[in-house]
Amino acid sequence: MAESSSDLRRRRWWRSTTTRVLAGVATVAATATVLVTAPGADAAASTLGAAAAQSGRYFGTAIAAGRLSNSAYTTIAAREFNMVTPENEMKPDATEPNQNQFNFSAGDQVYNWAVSHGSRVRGHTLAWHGQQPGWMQNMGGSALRSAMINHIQKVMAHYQGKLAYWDVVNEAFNEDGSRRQSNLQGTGNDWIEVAFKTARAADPSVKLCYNDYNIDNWSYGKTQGVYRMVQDFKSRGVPIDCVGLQAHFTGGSSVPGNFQQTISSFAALGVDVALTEVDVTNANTSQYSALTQACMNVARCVGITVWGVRDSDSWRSSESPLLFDGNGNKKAAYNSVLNALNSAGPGPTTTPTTPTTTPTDTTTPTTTPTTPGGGSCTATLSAGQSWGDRYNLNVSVSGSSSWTVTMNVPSPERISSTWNVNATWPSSQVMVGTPNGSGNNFGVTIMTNGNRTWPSVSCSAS
Ligand code: 9MR
Repeated sequence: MAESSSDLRRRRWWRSTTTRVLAGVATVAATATVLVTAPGADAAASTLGAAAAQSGRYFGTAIAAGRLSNSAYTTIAAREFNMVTPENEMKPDATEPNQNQFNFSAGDQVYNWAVSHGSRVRGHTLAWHGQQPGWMQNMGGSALRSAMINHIQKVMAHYQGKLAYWDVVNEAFNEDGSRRQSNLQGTGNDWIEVAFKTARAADPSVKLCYNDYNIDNWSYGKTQGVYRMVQDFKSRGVPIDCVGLQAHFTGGSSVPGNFQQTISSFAALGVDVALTEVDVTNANTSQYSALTQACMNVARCVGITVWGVRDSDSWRSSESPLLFDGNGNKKAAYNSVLNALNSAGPGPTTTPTTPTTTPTDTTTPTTTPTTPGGGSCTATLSAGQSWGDRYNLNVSVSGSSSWTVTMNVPSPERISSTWNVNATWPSSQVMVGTPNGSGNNFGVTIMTNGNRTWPSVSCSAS
């Protein structure tokens, strides 16, 4: 398909920005004697997560603990996605089956799988009328208020410092924009802000989200009701960092024409916006393309999560609403999403900057000695885009086209995504990359977790 003029503008923006960033880094490099090479890695990425990472966004999926033993499932999930939402495993009925007795085994299973495959995690969800354990369903008034606070504190303490986002409150509004009548609502109209304030105190490192469905159409009552709540919270300093539009375009609903207006209107309140549970009836290609494009057009739209891997994994499998069919094949909608991600304009941080901290590790290319198979190779790092919590590195390999590059990331840093490389993960700190047919340049995104030391890198040829 021909590139549209807006696509071309975006790609030109990307290239010119990359050049500016590198010019800045070259200055740093000169004083620190770091070898910096031209980027070379702005080819289209070949997986959803890698394509999204190029504009500082993520592409995620819901993961079910019960499917992690299925290798067809995990192969696709590990390859394509760099954000994971536990589909059911961090909900109240799973984490607190008996009052004040917590069970994190399934949640931890999903969390551990995600981070060992270079993915970040969205926690889902702390306070919700659905999937409450039996003891909570029978509660109300001040006892429920205290139980909700205790639940948020204990669950967030377990995952303290580990998650990217938490859906603190889920689905608290009626279709007309009024509050849903639930036992939580019965504890007082301020229960949502109490939940957010409790959450901020429990883990200041994680972004706190309100998440709901049917808030996609800007002129819909429910959208306006949620918008007014977020506006009110921001004006009064109630802590809220993000709004999740579930974006279930199944069961008779479809992407509204004003979807981008909804995303940009929420973003203008000063919160991140994410599409958190996307599925589309029969994976309609133009709807998938439109919803992806709408997110890409708003800098503060930080990422997209589809609600499952293959059609057979979907909560609405009869509508075949996902990007992979039951046999794990990519569907047409997959390509339309990938293309939209690859041509995206600037992401969450609109002004890319040079790293605020000069890399403390003056990593130089490592040349391996001649190997028995003959040949040697060199892997050279150069800086890519940088954000407050993460940075991209480009890796350029020379000397051989049959290479194995090993990157060792010092803790607490973690590689959260890769592109143009086949990556395997001997441990959460080590990535071993081999060619994936995209050439000799690849890239990684590294979550700083407070540290910006570049990884050590070595190359061996075969
Ligand atoms: O996909 C989830 C399904 O496995 C559960 O049976 C269901 C029970 O409530 O929840 C599904 O996930 C929901 C999500 O947590 C919140 N938004 C709506 C999702 C689809 O029902």
